[in-house]
Amino acid sequence: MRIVVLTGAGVSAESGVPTFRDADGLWEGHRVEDVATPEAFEMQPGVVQRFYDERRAALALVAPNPAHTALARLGTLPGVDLLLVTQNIDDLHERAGATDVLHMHGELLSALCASCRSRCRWAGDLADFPPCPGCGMTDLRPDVVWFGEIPYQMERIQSALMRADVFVSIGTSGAVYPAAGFVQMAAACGARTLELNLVPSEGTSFFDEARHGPAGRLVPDWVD
Ligand code: BJW
Repeated sequence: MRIVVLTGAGVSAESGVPTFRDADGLWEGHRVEDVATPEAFEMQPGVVQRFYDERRAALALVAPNPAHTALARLGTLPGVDLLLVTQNIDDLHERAGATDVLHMHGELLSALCASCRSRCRWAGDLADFPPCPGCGMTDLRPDVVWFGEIPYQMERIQSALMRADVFVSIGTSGAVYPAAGFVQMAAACGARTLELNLVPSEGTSFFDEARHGPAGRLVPDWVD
């Protein structure tokens, strides 16, 4: 069975990673749509770098929760061909044991060279302006996909959605495209669709079935 799972910030919420659009969300009172942009980085690079430095430091203090563990287990079940797509930039799926995680919005522990677009492992404090290992320019930035930028590996995702038997969306508000449109694409190509989220998402009516509650309970219940 071909399964595509899409995860969002809600899957990491019970690990202690704040979501974006809940009351206690990220960006300290700023709308993420106003600050997660290349323009914001251009205007205030220090503020944005510091924000990601803080999230990187916080990541070291959290651990995967039962939702991450259940998804890692799903990938090992006989007869399951899983593509795990996450909008999250944390590494909690990998730390739970998942392999081949597709981070469509980038990774906190990776750096992107704005000059040559090569990606490398984040090397500590970028305030020291280390050069890009690929081209030697000192143009490294967080390897995250901001508004107006194209998410990673869209062709691979689209082709998996078109062949999927099942599409499951977990812990995402459905507020951000193209991820918010995956359910309609998968459904149009014949997949059965399921939402697992704390509350109904913006796209909840597009799913064949929706279960609402904490991912740490819903995901193991669905997988096992
Ligand atoms: C729980 C829970 C628990 C809590 N258990 N659940 C007008 C119309 C349509 C589209 C556009 C438009 N204007 C512009 C656009 C496009 C734009 C967009 O979508 N804008 C919207 C604001 C409308 N999108 C883009 O620009 C994207 N690029 C693009 O479209 O390129 C064009 C293109 C695409 C494809 C092919 C070719 C060309 C890029 C989007 C980049 C998003 N980047 C961010 C920041 C990343 C770096 C970082 O982390 O800092 O990604 S924004 C932020 O939102 C982050 C997230 O990945 C993303 C989604 O958020 P998510 O994960 O859904 O979190 P929340 O907080 O919103 O929701 C959490 C949910 O969990 C809630 O529902 C809770 O209830 C739930 N929850 N606890 C289960 N315990």
